[in-house]
Amino acid sequence: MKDIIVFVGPAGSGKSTLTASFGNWLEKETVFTVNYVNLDPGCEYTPYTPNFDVRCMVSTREIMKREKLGPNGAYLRSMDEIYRKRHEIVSSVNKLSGNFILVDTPGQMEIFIFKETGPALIELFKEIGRVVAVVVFDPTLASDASGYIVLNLLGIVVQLRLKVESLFVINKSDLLERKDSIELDALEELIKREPLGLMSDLALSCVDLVRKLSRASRIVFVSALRQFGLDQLYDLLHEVWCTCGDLT
Ligand SMILES: Nc1nc2c(ncn2[C@@H]2O[C@H](COP(=O)(O)OP(=O)(O)OP(=O)(O)O)[C@@H](O)[C@H]2O)c(=O)[nH]1
Ligand SMILES: [Mg+2]
Repeated sequence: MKDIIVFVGPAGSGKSTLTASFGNWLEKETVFTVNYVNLDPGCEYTPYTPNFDVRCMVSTREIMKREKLGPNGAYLRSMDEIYRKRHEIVSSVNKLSGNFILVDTPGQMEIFIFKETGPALIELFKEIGRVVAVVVFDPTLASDASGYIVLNLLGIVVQLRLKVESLFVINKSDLLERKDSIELDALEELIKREPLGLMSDLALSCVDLVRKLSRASRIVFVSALRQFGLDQLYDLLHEVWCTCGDLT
């Protein structure tokens, strides 16, 4: 059974860098083998050597030229093509023999998550392995209490949309002074101190919602660039597999 880890998240949050550095970490620190999959049809460069690269089937750059589209239109069109070719893509991924398959996804999270392509690919991945999504956030949202709530809610939306076990990481935490999760009780106090006005009640209700969805409130702080927190990411992945009753 393959372990498929899908890195999703907002543009520029560090999905590709984290795919590369977590893969490196796994290769160095564990006995497991790692394969890399690039599902971003529009990227110019990957910081890892892909064992499967979707650009061999769908290229945003070629679609721009062929259909005389701008970058956003061509990206959307690429997602449609990936959707059409999804069985072929997943069948190629299934031929990879690594214990871990690390999957890097398109820069623009919304076209992967909110179109049919992302959820459909995840459903097919579930047929060939154990799938976990790692939702990668930029540290900007972690800089204040209400941003931290937004981050949690966004992660929950991704989890619900992809219908897959998910865990959240704040990447680029080398840029943050504080590198640990804010406890939910502390969060409530911090929110009360923020000048949120009428939005304060909304923010506090959202804390309750996040509290109910306890796994979603666990966040790992990593730096893909400086390579720290990767051991904690690995531990949390194990916890997810354990609680699914799936750990071998
Ligand atoms: N300081 C810092 N910069 C980082 C870190 N991880 C990635 N970056 C930088 O953030 C920028 C974007 O990184 P990528 O890995 O390309 O991010 P991405 O989410 O794959 O980007 P798109 O696919 O274009 O959306 C690059 O300049 C990286 O060097 C990190 O841990 N710390
Ligand atoms: Mg990328």
